[in-house]
Amino acid sequence: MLMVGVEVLGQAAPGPKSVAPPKPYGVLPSARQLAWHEMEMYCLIHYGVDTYTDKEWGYGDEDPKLIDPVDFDARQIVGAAKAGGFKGVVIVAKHHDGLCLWPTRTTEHNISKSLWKGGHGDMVKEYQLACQQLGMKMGLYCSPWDRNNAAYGTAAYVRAYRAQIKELYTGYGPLFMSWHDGANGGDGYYGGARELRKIDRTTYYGWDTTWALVRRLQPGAVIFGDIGPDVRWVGNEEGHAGATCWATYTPEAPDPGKKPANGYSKYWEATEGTRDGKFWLPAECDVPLRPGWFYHPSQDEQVKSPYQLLDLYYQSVGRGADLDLGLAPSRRGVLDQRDVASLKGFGDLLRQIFAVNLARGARFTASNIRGGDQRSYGPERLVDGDRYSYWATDDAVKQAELVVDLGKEVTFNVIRLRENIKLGQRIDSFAVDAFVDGEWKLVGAGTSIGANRLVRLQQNVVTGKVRLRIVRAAACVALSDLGLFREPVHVEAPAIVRDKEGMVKIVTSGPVGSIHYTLDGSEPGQGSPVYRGAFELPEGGVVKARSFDGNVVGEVATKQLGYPKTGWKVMDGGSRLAQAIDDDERTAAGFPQDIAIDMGKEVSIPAFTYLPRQDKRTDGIADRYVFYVSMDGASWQKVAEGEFSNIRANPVEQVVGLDAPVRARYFKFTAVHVLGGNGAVVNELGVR
Ligand code: FUL
Repeated sequence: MLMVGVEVLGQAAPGPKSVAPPKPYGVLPSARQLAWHEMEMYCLIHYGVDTYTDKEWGYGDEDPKLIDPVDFDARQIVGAAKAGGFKGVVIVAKHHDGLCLWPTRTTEHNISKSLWKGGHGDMVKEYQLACQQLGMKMGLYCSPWDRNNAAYGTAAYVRAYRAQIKELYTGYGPLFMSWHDGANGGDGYYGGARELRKIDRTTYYGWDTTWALVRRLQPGAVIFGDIGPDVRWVGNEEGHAGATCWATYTPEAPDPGKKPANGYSKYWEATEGTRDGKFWLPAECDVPLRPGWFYHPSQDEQVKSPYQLLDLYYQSVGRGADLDLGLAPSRRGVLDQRDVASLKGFGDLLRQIFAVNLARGARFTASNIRGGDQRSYGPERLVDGDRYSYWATDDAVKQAELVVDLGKEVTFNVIRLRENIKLGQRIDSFAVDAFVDGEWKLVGAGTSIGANRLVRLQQNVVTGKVRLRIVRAAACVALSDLGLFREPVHVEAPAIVRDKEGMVKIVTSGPVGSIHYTLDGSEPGQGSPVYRGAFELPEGGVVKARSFDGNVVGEVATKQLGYPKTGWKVMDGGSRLAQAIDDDERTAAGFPQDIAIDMGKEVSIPAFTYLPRQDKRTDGIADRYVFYVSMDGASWQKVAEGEFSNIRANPVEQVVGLDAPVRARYFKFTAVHVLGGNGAVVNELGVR
């Protein structure tokens, strides 16, 4: 009764029996980092001249009049993110091409020179209003690398950059995030100079001064950069953190003996972080919803599906990182319906899976409760939905067990754990057992918990009793959450592949009721043709397939295939180079600079495709290219040349569309410049 009285009076002190809380362990998150952890997911919105030029990086010489989003609707875009369960959006206000999407005083190269709203529009403002209306948070990305600005490389540009930050951060807040990419220097328009400008990225921008400005103008915003200072880049643009992932991190200069394969030597440990690192510097996993960050019509059939997003969710948010999903409004200035539908499907899945914590209402028996103080540190706190109330053990107790009596049999396949990270990242490893057939059986285990840890099980567990074991910890336990959830069983999307003989096959990992497919771009239903065996697709095209099993309808698989490569030959390379045209995305061919292909017959070529190596190495990846065609294999005509932008961080298939289809029997690919090493490496070349 006395305790109830204390609560009613709202007094903070719990009374004479109170036990001091555990001492924090290691470095701790700041208030702004805590708020960022709680968000878990937000989106990154890329729209600009690249949307119209079909590029990932603009050169800086684009005419602002390209920008004409007749249906621009910030509410549609931000609303779609919200329906996906995302808590905020980071707007790319200026990308590397330098065009500012707000009417800035710092450069003429801005939205007021576009056709949109007769030059009177302000896109960043419209996003800010949409966020306010929809209860979403907003962040900004203003690229430091500016390929338009004549002064880039001098101190005058750094001043202009800070002036841009000042305009944005005073005019469009409050911001939850200040996002700074790591792509820096290179060739560009630079006010007409059209030259290569190299800068020293460690000194040129004077980041300390800029960070101080950000702190002053937007004290609540976390600053994201390759190595912080508040949030680190996870080291890939694929959307996943390491299976073990520490929120603490000590960025280190590369050790020559440890040079990683991906070329980002400085960040090679970023996917895992550092146990007991010097800084609280959690990882952001950024990944676009489509293969590229900007909108490309050729990627309309490659929007990640709700279950693909769910996989990434487990591999990012489920590992204590945040997920930053790239959205690309189309030329009309809205998200394509395919993107909207996928986001909604993903949000629905999350809401369905995490609606009910099956451990709620259970009876808990802990091997140790701090000072015996059940009220302050008892395990019931694990299911109160509060990230900072927690079950704690005595200082000396770093291994502990907790039996969860569920009172009845429940079925679950996802386990969630969280630490009270206000007290640091304390736990190294854990295991979870279920009481089945009269004994404890191990069902899941993992390393590093921090802000969040999800363990997705391969099979449903049906049990009335669960046991959590804290196997190793650096300090006594301060666990704030234990959740048991049930993800609905689903039928996986089949895989669509083409074999060496040019036959298209639809394969599943196990038996399903039936597989239906379409070749006209429509969604396969039970009425669509049943797949009965491999078929030819002589002109290429879009194949969609889906499994059905009783009432369970699987996800749609989509594959865009080019011309079959049967009958193709590499000229003068022998069979050694055949791996560039074997329709196997995993095998690579290496050659000095050029590779010429004889397609065996004359075809019409609307676009070429280039798949860079997929083994996380960057040597031999082309970032500048030329494509030639020929009728006789002797005289060649150049039909395309350009840059594969952002291919280092995001090595996905590149599609080079031609202004108009050309007819040819032969084509040649030249790697004009490679990211590193001697010679070029290609996994696949194709025509579609
Ligand atoms: C990278 C940029 O170079 C890409 O174009 C994109 O904006 C990505 C999110 O960040 O650093």
